[in-house]
This record gives sequence, C-alpha cells and structure tokens, in this order.
Amino acid sequence: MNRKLTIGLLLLTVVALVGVPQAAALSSYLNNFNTTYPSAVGTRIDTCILCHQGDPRIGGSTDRNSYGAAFGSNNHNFTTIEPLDSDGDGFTNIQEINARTFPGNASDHPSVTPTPSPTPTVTPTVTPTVTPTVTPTVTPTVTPTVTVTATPTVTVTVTPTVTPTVTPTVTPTVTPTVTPTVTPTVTVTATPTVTVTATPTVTQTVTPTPTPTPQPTANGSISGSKISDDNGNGKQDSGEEGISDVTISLIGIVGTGTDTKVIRKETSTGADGSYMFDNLPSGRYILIEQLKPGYVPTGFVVMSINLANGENSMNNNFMNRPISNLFRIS
Ligand SMILES: [Ca+2]
Ligand SMILES: [Ca+2]
Ligand SMILES: [Ca+2]
Repeated sequence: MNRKLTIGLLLLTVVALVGVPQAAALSSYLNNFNTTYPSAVGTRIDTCILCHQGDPRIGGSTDRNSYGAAFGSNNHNFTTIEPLDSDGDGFTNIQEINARTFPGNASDHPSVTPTPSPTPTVTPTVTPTVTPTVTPTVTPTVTPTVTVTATPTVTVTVTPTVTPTVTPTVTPTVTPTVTPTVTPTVTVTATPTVTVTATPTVTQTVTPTPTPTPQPTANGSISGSKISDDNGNGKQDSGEEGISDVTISLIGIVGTGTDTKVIRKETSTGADGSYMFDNLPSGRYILIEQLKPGYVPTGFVVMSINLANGENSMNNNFMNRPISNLFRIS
C-alpha cells in the first residue's frame, strides 16, 4: 500500500468522524417524518428544509425554521404539532403536509383556502386518560333515572287539563240559541193578517133612512052626562037618571106659538042628560057645569082635560044631588 492511499483513508475517517453525526441526526428526524407520514415519502417536502433554513448537504444553514423549532420544543413529536400553524400562513402544519407545502415557510402554502378545522388533533394526548374513567360511571346512573321519572309525570298532567275545559264550553252555547229563534217567528205572522181585513168593510155600508113624521090634523070630541046622584055617593047607580037642559061651558087653549088661540063653546044637556062638544083640535080644555036650582054637586064642578089629536074623551060626568032628598038617609 502506497502513501497516497493511506492519506485518503485518513481523510475519509475524519469526514466520517466529524460530518456523519450531523447528517445522521438530520436523516433520522426525516426518517421519523417519513414513518409518520408515509405518503409524503419522495414528495417535494421530503427534504431537510422541511425543518431547517437550508439544506446542509449542499452547504445551507442548519438553523431550524418555525416548524423545526416547534418540532424540537414538543419532544420531537410530529403528531403533537399537527394542529399548529407554525409559519403563520393560515394553514395548519398537517394541512400543509397533506398539500405538500412547507409548514415552516410562510410564503409556501396551499393555493386553495382550506376549511379551517377546529382543533381535532389536540385531543390525542387528552383522550386516553379521560375516556375510560367517564364512560363506565355515567351510563349506569343515567338509564334508571330517566325511565322512572318520565312515566309518572306524563300520566298525571294530561288527565286533569282535558276534562274541565271540554264540559263547560259545549253546554251553555247550544241551549240558548235554539229555543228563542223558533217560537216568535211562527206565532206573530199568523194572527194579524186574518183579523184586520175582515172588520172595516162590513160595518161601513149602513145608512140610516130618516123617517118623515106626518102631521095629521084629525079633530076629537069631549062628551059626558049630568047625572042626578040621588043617594049622593058620587057615582051613577041604577035608577039614577040624567038631568036635562043644563048648560055646560067649554074653554080651550089650542095651537102653539103665534097660532095659539082660545076656543069658547056652550051646549045644553039633552033629555037623557048627555052633552057633547065635537070638531075639537088637540089642546087643553076646561069644562064648567051650571048648577040647576034645587041641586048640589057631589063631584067636580070644573074639569080639566088635555085632549090629544083626534081623541074622543067620554064619560066626563057631573054628579048633582037633589036638595029634596039631601036629608034622607040612604
Ligand atoms: Ca402554515
Ligand atoms: Ca407554509
Ligand atoms: Ca048615585
């Protein structure tokens, strides 16, 4: 072996001792990234500048960018920093990884505005400790309390509210509206039309006929006798005869108003003692007898007679007793 080959081997050993640890550390994190996100293997973000300012393999800066810094401060756990937006470009780290953009470079981000997903990935560290203790204690206590309290409260409240509201509203509205409307319409229209038209037409045709009072002017008479009342009892008995040739005077007032006039007449009794005045109009008359010597009156000396139209007033007798038998006991 010559001297050049020996020096070459020494250089490779130095490079291996100095440069390899840095490159091995970087590739181990990148291998860890590729293990976590297998679909990203071989894409544009499967490179050192995912976490660093530059690519150290070509002389770039090894300083970590914002994503690499977050990775370092979270115990080198890619899953933990998925919900973070390390470069502040509006997209979470996992969104950028899925879109193959660099989560540590704000100028490189997905072209389409993503739908912001609310913090789903914070849960993984919290979930395993919370879930097992909550679930078993909640389930048994909830089920029995729901079943028991639901049944009694529903049955009790339905029954009392339905019964009282139905009964009072139906009964009062039906009864009053039916009864008053039927009765008055039938009774009123029948009675007045029959009774009114019959009465006035019958009564109006009666016309009184005036009866003219005729004025007959028939004459009447006044007659009588002068009787010899021998026993003086004032009436004519059998055997008592009339007294002849005695004057009977008549004075009458007849007519009315300006036609009033006085009638004066005289006559003498006949052989049987009778007398008569005829052709006398109606009026008020006075009869006066003339006493014959030897006689005294046993009745009226003067008679007053109201003679009606055409009346014949008879038996106007004058009773005279002879003085010769005045003291004889009859
Ligand atoms: Ca971002
Ligand atoms: Ca970015
Ligand atoms: Ca006599």
